[in-house]
Amino acid sequence: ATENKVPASQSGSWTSFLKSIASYNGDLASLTAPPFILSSVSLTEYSKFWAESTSEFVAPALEQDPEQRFLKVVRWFIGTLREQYCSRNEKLGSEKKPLNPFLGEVFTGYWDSPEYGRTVLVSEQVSHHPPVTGYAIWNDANKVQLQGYNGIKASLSTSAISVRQYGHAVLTLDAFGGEKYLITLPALHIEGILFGSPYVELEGKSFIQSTSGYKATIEYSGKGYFSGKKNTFKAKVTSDGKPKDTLYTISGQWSGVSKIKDAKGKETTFLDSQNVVVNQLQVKPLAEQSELESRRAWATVADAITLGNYELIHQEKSKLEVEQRVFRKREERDGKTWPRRWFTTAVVKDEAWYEQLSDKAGVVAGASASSSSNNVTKADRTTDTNWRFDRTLYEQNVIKAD
Ligand code: CLR
Repeated sequence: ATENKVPASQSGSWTSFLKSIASYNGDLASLTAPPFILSSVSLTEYSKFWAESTSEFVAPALEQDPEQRFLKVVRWFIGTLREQYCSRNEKLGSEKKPLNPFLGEVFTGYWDSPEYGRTVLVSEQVSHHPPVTGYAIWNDANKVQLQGYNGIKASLSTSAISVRQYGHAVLTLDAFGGEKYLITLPALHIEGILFGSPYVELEGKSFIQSTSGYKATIEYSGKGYFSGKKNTFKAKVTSDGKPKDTLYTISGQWSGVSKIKDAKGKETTFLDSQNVVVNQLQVKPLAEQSELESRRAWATVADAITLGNYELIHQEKSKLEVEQRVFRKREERDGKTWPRRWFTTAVVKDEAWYEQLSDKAGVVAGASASSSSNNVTKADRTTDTNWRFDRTLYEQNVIKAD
């Protein structure tokens, strides 16, 4: 990791990028980075990482036993992390700075499987300041639905960028009376910045809490803490009735092999993330996309990034920004806000299931990651708003996955 990966021709702009990080104002998107670190993929696309393996995504819906079903949810979740957090590194050589979606940007596609049928993905930028992406993924044949939203809050330490995620995902299994799983998101930090080869390490804890009463407390660590390996985690599975009794302990690498141990101490393989099948998302050709669809909207910027042409990148990005400013001005004039396409907001206190699950999972700061979690009380949380997907809005809309 100590090998310098900054191309010689861009070392000057990398130095100024590092300096701009040092005088960082809280908005990662506002940092102007040199072309070699830019990705031509928008953050609205990142929602697909939740369900690239159709078999893992639908597996919980096919399991009759509630405890085994919960373990399959944990397995699917752990199995998504490698694509979520390592795929840029593995495919492009380092983490990259994604395109910062504009308000109303959408990304949609589907996965077809002969065995499990169609899985549809919709993703929408529901807020620009601060950036928040909403998404929903469903497989009707197996009655599985995932929906969620996320935003980030970044801060700086000496050699790394620390990122807290806020928002959550909710998995609903309709074959089991709408059984729900609330999934919180791990914090992370970005290492290797000095050498021009940033990569993500997960840290802290995240939770999966089900209405069936099972809970997983997942703790993450980089190299060294649990073992000498990178990307390690340790998950404890408990049930509501007896929170002190650990039913299972799962540990290992979330990007590689992990093991599961039951209460009697019997250990077996849990998952090898390297073997999780990644299905290719099908996305409409650019010509069939609306101007608000991510790949079409960013096409010229993406081309400029591929060319590594800094001037052109800037020029093409400016066009989008100017257009966005016109939209905002018009809305201000008309006293309107941009209509969200597929999502609405819900207040925590109006969603009994969310209030109950987030309480059990220990979520204190729902949407407002701005305040430090220590100072946020449950009462504060109940006034937070959550972004929720509305399927009827999708069915009525002109933009579709296929
Ligand atoms: C977005 C939501 C996904 C998981 C995920 C993975 C990587 C994260 C990304 C989220 C948010 C943006 C992110 C990225 C890693 C690097 C990037 C934090 C949380 C920042 C903005 C890039 C900073 C620039 C460096 C590369 C120098 O489900």
